[in-house]
Amino acid sequence: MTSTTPQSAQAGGPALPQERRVVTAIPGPKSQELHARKLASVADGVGNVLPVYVQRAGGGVVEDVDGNSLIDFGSGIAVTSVGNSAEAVVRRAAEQLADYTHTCFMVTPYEPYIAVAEALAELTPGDHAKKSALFNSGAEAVENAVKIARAYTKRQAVVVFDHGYHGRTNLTMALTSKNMPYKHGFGPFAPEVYRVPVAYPYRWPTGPENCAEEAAAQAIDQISKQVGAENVAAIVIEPVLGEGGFIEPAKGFLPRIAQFARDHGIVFVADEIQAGFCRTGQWFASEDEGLVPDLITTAKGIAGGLPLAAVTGRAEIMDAAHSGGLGGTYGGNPVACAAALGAIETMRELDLCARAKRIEEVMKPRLAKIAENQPAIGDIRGRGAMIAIELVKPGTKEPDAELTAKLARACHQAGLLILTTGTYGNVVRFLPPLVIGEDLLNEGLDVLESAFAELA
Ligand code: PLZ
Repeated sequence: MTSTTPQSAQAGGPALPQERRVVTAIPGPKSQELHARKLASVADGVGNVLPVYVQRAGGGVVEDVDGNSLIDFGSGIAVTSVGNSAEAVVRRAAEQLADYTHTCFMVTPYEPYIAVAEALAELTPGDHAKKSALFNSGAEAVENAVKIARAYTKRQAVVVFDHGYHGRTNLTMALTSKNMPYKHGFGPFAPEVYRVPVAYPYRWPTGPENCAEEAAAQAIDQISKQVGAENVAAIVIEPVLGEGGFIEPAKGFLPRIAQFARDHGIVFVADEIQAGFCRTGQWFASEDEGLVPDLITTAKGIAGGLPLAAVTGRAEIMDAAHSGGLGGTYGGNPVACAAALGAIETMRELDLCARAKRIEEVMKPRLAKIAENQPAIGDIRGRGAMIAIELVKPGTKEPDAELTAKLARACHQAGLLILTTGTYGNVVRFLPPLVIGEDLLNEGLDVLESAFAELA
């Protein structure tokens, strides 16, 4: 992972310097001007983590309109894993733009959609016959996975987990666990959604050793007693819970739940929207425990920043919906499909799974070192380039959302773009583009360390 890679992985135009550079206040005057226009013209419900307005982005940096260059530890929420404007993404999408932008796959189909479905069949876990359907957003993919599972099982109930996140549409709001900001005031929510415990090692009452077994037993007991396994169409879970706080379910929990699903004819859906496409050091996070989900939902990293999402799974399940039952005007847009083929090409060529693992190798020991002097760091977790720290009041497990917000602000001021997450708002998450240079990665961690020291 050298600093030359980001430039070579980036599309035309002058190479974007791979450096942190803070030349104005953050946000600077031009950003502030744009933000005033935003506040006057864009609905207040659409928030911003950091109102720094973007000029260019690529490799491991985001450059703003004031000439500041921020180290990117967010990837637009785990999307630009291949970097922004990755060469193959831009090349393929541009060629596609020139040929045709849209015909609607349901009207007159085209090859790039099929090529993406073929790639998904090849890359997702399991060697069974697979099929895919393409959509525009992660939420739309999850909704369709539920539609497909219901059509296949002729059952209605959907089981999800504490701390789960699956989107902002009506059904996916119901599937999402956190009220504020995702659900508050937006009900009523879709029926037949049931939430059960997840194996959250750091916060399991009897300790991490017992977590997998006890959580699985509780989840299965609740499903069996409160819903009835024979009524459940789908169990939907993120193999690493993203918005819930980068929770890795204790080892053994996911296989146990998947086995329960198999035993009862329930469709097991892995929501890999945030964790998939090399992010955790595997093509899909499910692979780490040898899971072969019946259906997988993907989005985010799939297309290098263009909107695309997919449901991929067992052919007999995918085919359960009647012809014409799945679709949408834009689903599998040809430009987004071309971008996905470019992103997948980049992941393969640069072996981005290996890079994600290397990012973990660099980050985890440095975070552990920082934690030696920072008792607020209660937990360091995640894998690959999906790493997080959970912040608590020292000596307790009481979430410290205030410190988390302050830390994020301090990092932003110093030119490091980081995101927070978690049900309690007390998790700092690190999602660098997988093509980030190792020097930038280390510099970002230096900034984090200084920010902690300043706040202590
Ligand atoms: N499933 C696992 O992580 C999106 C949400 C950002 P969409 N996560 C980022 C926000 O605050 O809206 C996500 C996810 C998982 C589904 C989704 C939904 O994907 O593309 O945002 O609809």
